[in-house]
Amino acid sequence: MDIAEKIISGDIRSVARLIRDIDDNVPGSREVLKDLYPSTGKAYVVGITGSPGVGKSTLVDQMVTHLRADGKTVGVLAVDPTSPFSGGAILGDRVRMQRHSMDEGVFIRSMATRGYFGGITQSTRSAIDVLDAMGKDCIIVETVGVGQDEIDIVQSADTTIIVLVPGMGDDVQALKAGILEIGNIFVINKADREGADRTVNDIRLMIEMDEKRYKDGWKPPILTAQAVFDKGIIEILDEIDKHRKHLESSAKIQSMRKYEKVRNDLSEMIKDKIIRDVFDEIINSGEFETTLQSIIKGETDPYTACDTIVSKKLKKGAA
Ligand SMILES: Nc1nc2c(ncn2[C@@H]2O[C@H](COP(=O)(O)OP(=O)(O)OP(=O)(O)O)[C@@H](O)[C@H]2O)c(=O)[nH]1
Ligand SMILES: [Mg+2]
Repeated sequence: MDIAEKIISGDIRSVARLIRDIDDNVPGSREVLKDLYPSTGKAYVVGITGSPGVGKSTLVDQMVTHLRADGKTVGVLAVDPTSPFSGGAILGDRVRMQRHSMDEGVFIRSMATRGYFGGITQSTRSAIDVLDAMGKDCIIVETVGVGQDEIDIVQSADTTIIVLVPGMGDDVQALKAGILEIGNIFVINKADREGADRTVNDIRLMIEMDEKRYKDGWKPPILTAQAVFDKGIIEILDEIDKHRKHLESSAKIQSMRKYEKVRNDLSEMIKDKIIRDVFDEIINSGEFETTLQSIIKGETDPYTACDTIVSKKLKKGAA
């Protein structure tokens, strides 16, 4: 069996190795992804995002337990591209979800690529494809909702959950623009703390203020949960199911989503590849160095130099 076949048959070692290779940008991983692509598109992908420490991993851990009890297989990807503390956070996620580590029906990994722009988005999407191809029914992607990358990642999920905690209502407006738009379900976790009801109302007001945002006919529910006490989890899973049925109820929504997904995936991939291949070549070329010197000596300006280098490169690439 080749690697792709092993992955499709569910071989955990091959899956783990490929995801690591994707994270490390190992060139050969791309070839395997090509072979896996026809086997993707079956899993249901749930994105979970929110500020650090709101309880995302605890929620995911409880969701996994309930999904397993329902007989579903689950893949979990914890994405942590920005934090300099990622070692710690990822370790925390692992520990938090430790109890599933002996369960063959659950596969949990962290993604930590940094460096190139677009890198983490791309590698997470590829890792989703791998878990999809290996046959997981549901894939949950946890990201810390701080940057555009994380928003891009959860946006490619079928259902996106935004996790908040009591008292955060006021902060939501200050959160990254777009966070309200991408949420299909809002969860106010740590509802054992004071002020959960107020936060629910704050969020509801914000959503109702801008209903045109939800033009596909889905009005995001706002739920409360106490992840550590396993409260509110079944309700979240029920809403995910409802959202899924909503998406599947209309052929128009389905084809629109498919188009958007393929469009996003392909444009991200092209962007990624251009940066990786073309940019690297330019930066490492002798001409780049001589141009730097010319600018320093005042013989040319960076604007002209940039236009010259790029158009020359693109012409050569097209030839
Ligand atoms: N009081 C209370 N604490 C909770 C609840 N859910 C989670 N916590 C605690 O909140 C802390 C952070 O939980 P995590 O699940 O690691 O949060 P996270 O959002 O995944 O954190 P990062 O991945 O670091 O962004 C832990 O100490 C949890 O035990 C809850 O419902 N109530
Ligand atoms: Mg976490």
